[in-house]
Amino acid sequence: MHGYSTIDISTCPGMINQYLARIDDIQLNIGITGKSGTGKTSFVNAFRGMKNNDQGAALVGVNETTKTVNSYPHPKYANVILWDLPGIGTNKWKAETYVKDTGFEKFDFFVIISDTHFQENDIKLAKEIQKIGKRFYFVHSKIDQTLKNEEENDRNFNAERTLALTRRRCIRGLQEQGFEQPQVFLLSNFEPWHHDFPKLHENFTREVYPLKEYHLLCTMAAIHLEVINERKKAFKSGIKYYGAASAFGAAVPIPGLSVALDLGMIVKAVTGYVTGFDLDDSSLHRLANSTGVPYDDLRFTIQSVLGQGEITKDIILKLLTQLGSTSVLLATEESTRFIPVLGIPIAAGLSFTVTYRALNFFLDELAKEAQKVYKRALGLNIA
Ligand SMILES: Nc1nc2c(ncn2[C@@H]2O[C@H](COP(=O)(O)OP(=O)(O)O)[C@@H](O)[C@H]2O)c(=O)[nH]1
Ligand SMILES: [Mg+2]
Repeated sequence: MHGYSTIDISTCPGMINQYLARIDDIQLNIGITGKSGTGKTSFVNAFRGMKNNDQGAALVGVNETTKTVNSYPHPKYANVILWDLPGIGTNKWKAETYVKDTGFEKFDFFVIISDTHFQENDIKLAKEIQKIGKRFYFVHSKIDQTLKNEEENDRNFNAERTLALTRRRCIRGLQEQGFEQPQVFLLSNFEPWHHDFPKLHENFTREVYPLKEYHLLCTMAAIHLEVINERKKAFKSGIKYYGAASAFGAAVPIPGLSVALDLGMIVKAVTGYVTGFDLDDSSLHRLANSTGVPYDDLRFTIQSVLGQGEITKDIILKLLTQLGSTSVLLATEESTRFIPVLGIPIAAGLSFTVTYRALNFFLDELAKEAQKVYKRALGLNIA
């Protein structure tokens, strides 16, 4: 995430729009995999609306002895790339090292093709894909062939029944291997308008294409969370000066705390945090406008009283009094190293410590709120 740390936090809502406008630039990689000869290349052609013998179509029936992997753009979404992966289980592409050799991590989604029920290697692949947290479809290709064979063998042949049986057999086999609700598509690469091919296109558009948006949002969130962290670090390094000023400045006694603090200065520091993290009203309105998430939703995401409006001495006083009964303000280990040792009365040292601890606490709290608000704004349900 380096390189983003100098981004001004206030430009982020604008950045979201810029990124959204560039959504088509995000590449999504779909791995087409399965045993050799099952119809992977034909599937890529059919998916792209081409026949195997069309000009520009990928060559089928080619022996997969080389390590070249060909890629083809999706017909409608140019940045969705279909990767025609080599057949698993051949001499060059051993099952044990297939995942590593083909660089599985770089794919966002997989289609596992078999021309019969799914077998040991298909299951292995699916489990590897699950392991890296990606999703996949199972495709039973050559269903035209399955139907034809059955017709030749069975006097009481019924296409619907054969299809239903084949589907049930595939699904049951996968369930026995621990896949709870496997998505199985029965299709013929020679009839892309028939059987489950149209449904596959439809599901693909609905489920796979939005992955691009998800990628984008995660990237955006990561950038912004990094910005929040940078901002927090900068604020943190300033806290000791506030602590020192409080020790020598216009401190007033705080009831219940037996310590004198400069409340006005704490108010000023915390107000700076609120605006610095874009938690003030006008920033929230801007964020609401640029993301379409209602302002109230963003506002209600904030739980801390510090993010509810103007910071006043009263609010700070109330919080300090509440915190006074916890260990937050009086535990000293971290802050004592900043206290100059000589010639400082204990009371001054104490007000330094309390101010230091209080500001750190407020800063942490507001940084957390800022992260929550931003994730809410992007519709991300991530912790
Ligand atoms: N009947 C039928 N044959 C197919 C189908 N898909 C592929 N084939 C044939 O199966 C053979 C292997 O196909 P190919 O696409 O090269 O498989 P790959 O090795 O997995 O890439 C070729 O002869 C294709 O014409 C299909 O859906 N139905
Ligand atoms: Mg092939």
